[in-house]
Amino acid sequence: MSVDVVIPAFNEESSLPLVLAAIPRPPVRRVVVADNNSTDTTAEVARAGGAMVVFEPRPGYGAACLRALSHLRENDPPEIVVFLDGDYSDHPEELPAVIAPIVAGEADVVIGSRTLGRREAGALLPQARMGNFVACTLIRLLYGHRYTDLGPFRAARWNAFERLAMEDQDFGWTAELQVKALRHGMRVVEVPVSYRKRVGVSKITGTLKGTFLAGYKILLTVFRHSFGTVSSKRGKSR
Ligand SMILES: Nc1nc2c(ncn2[C@@H]2O[C@H](COP(=O)(O)OP(=O)(O)O)[C@@H](O)[C@H]2O)c(=O)[nH]1
Ligand SMILES: [Mg+2]
Repeated sequence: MSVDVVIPAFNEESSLPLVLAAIPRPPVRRVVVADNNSTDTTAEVARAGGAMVVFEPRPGYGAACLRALSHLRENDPPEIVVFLDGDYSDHPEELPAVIAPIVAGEADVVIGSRTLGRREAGALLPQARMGNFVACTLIRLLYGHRYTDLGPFRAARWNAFERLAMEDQDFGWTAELQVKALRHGMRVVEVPVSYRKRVGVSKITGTLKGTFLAGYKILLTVFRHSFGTVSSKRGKSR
């Protein structure tokens, strides 16, 4: 199956070369780095590492992912899309294990769980662990499904993923993906993934503003999608 990787990146020039070098090709066909007005050499190092670069002027993790996805949609979309962070916290060499349930025809969406996997001490900041716990508990109460993580390393079958009609532009993206997959009755599987301390500076949970905005947006997103009926039409998938 064809596999493409999406990496949202904002000022990750020091970590991206390591991430790109660790991505196993095959099975990966193309890597798309979505750059949000980075002020460093993110775009150059991404190209030098064999990635395609797309630019997204709207700031935000979600906006970057959406831009990369629309690029893939218009250019021979893959059968499997994988998301990875650009900070070298994830272990890209674990990608075959992350896509395995999809390749085996047993899953539509796979979430790499850092809670189930091996975590370097201090890699997942306390506020991130707390946020994950609260969000996963709320999802369990509202949706009846037990997730152990809102992880950045994940994979989806392209055709299933397209039905989710993703729209969040920033911090709610991961939560939106995970709860919409449940609302659509998709087969969701978690696999353990390793997690290490990032290279470079955190943009989200390492900052006070990022932590509060992300926490607020994630909870709002989990609530919002728990109401109404499911439709795969854009804007009506609540
Ligand atoms: N394109 C884009 N990427 C972002 C933005 N904010 C964070 N990222 C990327 O999203 C990933 C996760 O961000 P990170 O700073 O590691 O957050 P943390 O893991 O919560 O500390 C990294 O690859 C960042 O470069 C953004 O506004 N735009
Ligand atoms: Mg990170």
